[in-house]
Amino acid sequence: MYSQGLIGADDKTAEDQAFLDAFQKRIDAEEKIEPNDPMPAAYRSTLIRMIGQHAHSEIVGMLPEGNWITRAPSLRRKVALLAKVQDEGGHGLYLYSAAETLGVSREQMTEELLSGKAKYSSIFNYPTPTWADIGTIGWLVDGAAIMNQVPLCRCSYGPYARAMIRVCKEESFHQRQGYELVQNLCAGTTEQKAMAQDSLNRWWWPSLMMFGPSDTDSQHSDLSMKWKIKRFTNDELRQKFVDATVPQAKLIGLSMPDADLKWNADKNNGQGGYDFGAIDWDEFWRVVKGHGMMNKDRIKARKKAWDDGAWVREAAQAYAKKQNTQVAAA
Ligand code: FAQ
Repeated sequence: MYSQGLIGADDKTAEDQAFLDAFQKRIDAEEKIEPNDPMPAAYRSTLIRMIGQHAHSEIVGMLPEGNWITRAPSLRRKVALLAKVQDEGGHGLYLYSAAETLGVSREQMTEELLSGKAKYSSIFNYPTPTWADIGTIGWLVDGAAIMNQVPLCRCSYGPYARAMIRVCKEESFHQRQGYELVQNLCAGTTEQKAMAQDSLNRWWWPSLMMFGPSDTDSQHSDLSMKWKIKRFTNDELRQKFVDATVPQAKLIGLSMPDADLKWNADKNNGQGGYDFGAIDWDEFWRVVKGHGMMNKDRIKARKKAWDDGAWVREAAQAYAKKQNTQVAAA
C-alpha cells in the first residue's frame, strides 16, 4: 500500500560487519527504524513474518466471536460484541498496512495464510460452544494479547510500534468488557457460574500457549530481542499474564484448572509470583501444525471470504485505473 517500490531493496552482499554494527548502534540508541531505512534482510523478513502472522490472527480471530453475534442475549451485549469484532478487523487492516511498508503485498500474505505457509495464533483454533466463551475470550485472550502487545508499542520498527498504540487501547477495552461479562455470569444463577467455570477450564491452557513455545524452544526470540522487536521473552510474558490473571479469577470466585498453581514468594526477584503446571506442548504444536479442532473451518471461512470478495477488489482496481486515466488526460 505505502511502499511497494521497496520490494527487494536489501542487498545481502552489502551486509558487511560495518553495516550490521551501524544498524545495531541505531537499535541500541532506541532509534526507530522506518520503511525507507537500510535494514538487514533478516530484520525485514522477521518483521514481515511476525506482523503478517499478527494481522492474520486478528482477522481469523473475528470468527470464534462472530459466531455469537446473532445469539447475544441482550441488545447491550450484541452492540458490544459487534463493536469488538469490528475492532479486531480494524487491527488486522492496520497490521497488513504496517507489513506492506516492508515491501510485501496483502495478496501475497493472504495467499500464504490460505496455503498454510503463514501461521496465525493457535488460540483461534478452539471452538466457542457457550455464551460464556465470549466473556472468557475478552478476559483471557485479549488479556494475553495486551500483555504481549504493550511491549510491542516500543518495538524498534516504527510503523509496527505506532500501530500497536491504538490496538492496545482497544484490546484493553475488550479485556474489561470480557471480564465484566464473566463477572456477571459468576454473580448469576448456579448454571451461569458453572458455565463461566467450564469456559475458563477450556480456555486457560490455550491462553498460556498464545505466548509461544518456552524460551528454550523459541527459535526467533534471541534475534528479535537483540533487534528490540520483542522486549520480553515468551516465558517472561507468560509469567506476567499468570500473575495478573489468577487474582482476577479469585475475585469472582472461579478456580484455575491447574492443581500445581501456587504462590511462590521467591519468584520474580523476591517480588513473588505463581508457579504453574506443565503446558501440554504436544497439543500446542498439533494445533499450530493445522490439527486443532477448528483449523480447517477457519481456513475454509477465510478462503470463502477471499474468493467472495474478488469482484470487489477487481472493481476497486478498475475504478482506480479509470480515475488515473482521467487525471492523466486532464
Ligand atoms: N500460535 O520462535 P518463536 C490477538 C510459532 S492477536 C501459532 O517463539 P516468535 C488479538 C512462531 O510463529 C494474537 N504459532 O516465535 C485478538 C514460530 O513459527 P515460524 C497474535 C505460534 O515470533 C484477541 C514458531 O512457533 N499476536 O489475540 C505461536 O519469536 C481476541 C516458534 O516460535 C501476535 O501475533 C502461537 N501462539 O514469538 C483478536 C503478536 N507462538 O514463524 C481477536 C505478535 C509461536 O518460524 C480476539 N507476535 N508460534 O514458522 C509475537 O509476539 C510473536 O510472534 C509470538 C511468537 C510471541 C507469537
